[in-house]
Amino acid sequence: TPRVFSGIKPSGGLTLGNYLGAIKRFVQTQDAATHETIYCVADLHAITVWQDPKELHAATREVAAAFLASGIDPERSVLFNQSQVSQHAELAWIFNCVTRLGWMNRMTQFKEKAGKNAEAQSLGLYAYPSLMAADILLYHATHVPVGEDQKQHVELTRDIAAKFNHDYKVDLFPLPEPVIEGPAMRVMNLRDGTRKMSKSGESDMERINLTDDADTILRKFQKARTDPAPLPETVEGLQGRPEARNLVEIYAALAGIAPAEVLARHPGAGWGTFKPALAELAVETLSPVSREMARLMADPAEIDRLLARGAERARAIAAPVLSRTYEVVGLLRG
Ligand code: AQP
Repeated sequence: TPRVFSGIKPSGGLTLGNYLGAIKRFVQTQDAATHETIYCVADLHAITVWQDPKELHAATREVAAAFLASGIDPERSVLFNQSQVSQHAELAWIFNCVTRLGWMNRMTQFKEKAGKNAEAQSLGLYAYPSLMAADILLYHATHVPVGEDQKQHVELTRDIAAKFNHDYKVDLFPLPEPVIEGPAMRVMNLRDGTRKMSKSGESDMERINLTDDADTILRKFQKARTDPAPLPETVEGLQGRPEARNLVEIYAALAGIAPAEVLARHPGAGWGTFKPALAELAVETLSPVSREMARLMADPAEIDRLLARGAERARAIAAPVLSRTYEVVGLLRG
């Protein structure tokens, strides 16, 4: 069976971007049952930037709770946190020795995250795509559903797999395909429509968190930056209006309709009417998820038990792949 692998970093509270760009689609993929689905809480990725150890525990459980609350079934999907499956870190080291510095230097996400201060970043943040390649290839995953922002990393994974296979003259790692489809695959920051919405963005006002209550969601959308013009008649009219486009695309993704349909349903609406309608739709969609998350997080031991069980299932797939890799590379085992 073809396999899907994807993950989310527990680097803070989850956002509407993570939900629409990732979790919602992970659930659809699981339910379509055309692929085996493996989802991970990428805690090793999270520590590429500083995480308070106590908050990391809580954030790891929160991501797991978000998966479960959104409809990931720990029987039908393999759900675990990355650090419990040591093969991820081990394969990443092998890939660090395959990946070329020149390839890493082209990664735009590192440049964006590091900003002007690249010298002060961790080596882990720089090497992040190599760990991501290990995550994917450890399961011989063929399809990787990601937001547009992660596409370059999946392409790098293909390069790493191809170079490994070529250097060692084997056909060990299949080349995975990024799967990017559907509306609002890149949810933008509410204060700046040219930057993506992120968990770790500076201000809480720039993102919608999955755990935000109805009042907070309304307030954030009302304060969202927009230009003064009303909604255009057609999607072409959204050109050069990144903030307006973002709000229309968020509406479209939440409602499961095309952006053109959103405009048709709100002809020439001003922000005073569109923003509350958007907030209402967001609350309707997110509140069942956040209620269920709160219920799950009240029993952390149960979440931990589910993650440990998922890790066991993940190891059963990953261990033979890593052993084979060590053998191919010539690492002696007793
Ligand atoms: N704004 C977004 N729009 C659409 N998809 C998004 N994703 C993240 N932000 C958006 C998708 O969510 C998945 C998990 O991402 P991640 O946690 O592994 O890393 P990230 O992309 O770096 O997410 P954040 O929220 O921006 O976290 P921080 O601030 O900690 O770096 C991925 O599939 C991603 O595409």
